[in-house]
Amino acid sequence: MNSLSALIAGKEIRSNKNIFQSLNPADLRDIVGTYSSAEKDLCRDACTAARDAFTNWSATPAPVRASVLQNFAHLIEKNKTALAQLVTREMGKPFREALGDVQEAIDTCHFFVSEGRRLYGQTIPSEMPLKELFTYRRPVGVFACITAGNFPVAVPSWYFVPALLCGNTCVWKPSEDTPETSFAFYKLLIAAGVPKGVFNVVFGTGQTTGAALVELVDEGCIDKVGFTGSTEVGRRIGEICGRNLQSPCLELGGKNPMVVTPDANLEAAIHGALWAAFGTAGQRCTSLGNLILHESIKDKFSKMLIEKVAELKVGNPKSSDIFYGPMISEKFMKTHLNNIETLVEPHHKLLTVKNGRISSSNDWSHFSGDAENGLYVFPTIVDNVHQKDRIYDTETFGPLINLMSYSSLDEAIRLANSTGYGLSSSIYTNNMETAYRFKSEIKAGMTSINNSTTGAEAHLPFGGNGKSGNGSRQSGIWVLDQFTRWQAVNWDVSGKLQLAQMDTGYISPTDTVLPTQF
Ligand code: UN1
Repeated sequence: MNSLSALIAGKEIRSNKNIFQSLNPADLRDIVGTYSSAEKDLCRDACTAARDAFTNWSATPAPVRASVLQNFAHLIEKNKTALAQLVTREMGKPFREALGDVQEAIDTCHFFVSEGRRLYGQTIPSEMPLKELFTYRRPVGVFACITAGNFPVAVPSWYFVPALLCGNTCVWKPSEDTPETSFAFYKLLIAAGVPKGVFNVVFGTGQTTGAALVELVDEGCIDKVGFTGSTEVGRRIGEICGRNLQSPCLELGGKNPMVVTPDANLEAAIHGALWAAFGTAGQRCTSLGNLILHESIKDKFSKMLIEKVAELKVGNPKSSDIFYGPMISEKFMKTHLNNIETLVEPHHKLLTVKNGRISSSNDWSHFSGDAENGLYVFPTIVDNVHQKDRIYDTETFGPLINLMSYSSLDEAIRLANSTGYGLSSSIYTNNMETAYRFKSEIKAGMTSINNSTTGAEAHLPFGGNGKSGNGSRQSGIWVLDQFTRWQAVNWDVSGKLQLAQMDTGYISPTDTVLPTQF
């Protein structure tokens, strides 16, 4: 049977080559979808379709483009339950969180719909008479985007809603772990009124379709790349874009720190740490990596944390009372298991009695899923971690956190800032001066005071520094700089050639104004 490989200019393109399946990670017997990895020629066709559609779409008035996104928001709202159920089934996050993932897309649409009536440029005075200056935001062109499976609705909406609003046309390579959710996203966008060729999709794995798509930057088929995923892949994409003098939007890994000071509300900090570390089974780029505790509270806090972790409910993401569900796919589970094997050193202490995969022979009293057919793992706490350890600065992308201790605020900030990543961060404190210093000195692109490292809202700048990205920011007004270029316009109505800096008529001062006194 032919499987869906691409959606180009409104057409479904099928193939029986390079087949891959999307499986329900809570029950691998449930095949959610069967797709085919698009090859380079198909990726090129998708870019050509986007290029052909660009002329009309970019000339469509921004408020009209925004009306399509308003329809999109309306359709997502109407289909919210079905879409969230699909997210849970295909990717494994608890249903409540899947609803949040979908909500984030709705919020993003609401924000950008009214941006369609702004998309402001400026009018600027000229230094010469009968001349006016203006700035305009112009669309960049063909936008190619590769996204991860952990936020299969929210993160694509962060890219495509503003990209389309600004007048760009798109080619999307969604995660191979969530093609069915991506197809649903596409159907809603098309039903919302996106014209043919404006939004195209190529399905496939990162190594095949993703790599082939990005190579097309060298052929001049793509004007802008967006990528959410690992630092390693982001670096390669950055190299390809760099040699073409393009600046991609890169949202990469994190090793996000949380500092807890002695005066903090420890109950609140425990809840924040638990959610940051183990929510979504630790599979957010903003998940907590290093929990940095003041030495005076470390024992007490660790004990409280262990007690809470021992009660965590893991299991079928459809049930309303579980804390986290399965790993997104076999690949993520293997990476997590491999991290425990290779990064935990003899001087570390595992504070969780059981670690690794949950199974009938390695079970967990609070577990409620089908362990044999699902990809479930235990929460893991690694104690006695130091700055020189590999686990300190390696992103693990699973339910695993490190415990570290500090004695001075300088040391806490140094530990929070030295992983090389700089995505999110957090501090729990009730001391104003400490909070002030932390937010000023932390190098991460995002920080929270008395809240989790995760849970960014859809209208704040999202992005990181160092190994977490190239300084690009998504969301809110800031992302407009990713999807538009500033154009400066000089308009001279004087009917003659006026030379800048020369025909300016600047008024010179008379030097001697005050009479000398002595
Ligand atoms: C991601 O993991 O790639 O801030 C995005 C958060 C979410 C988005 C995470 N709103 O945790």
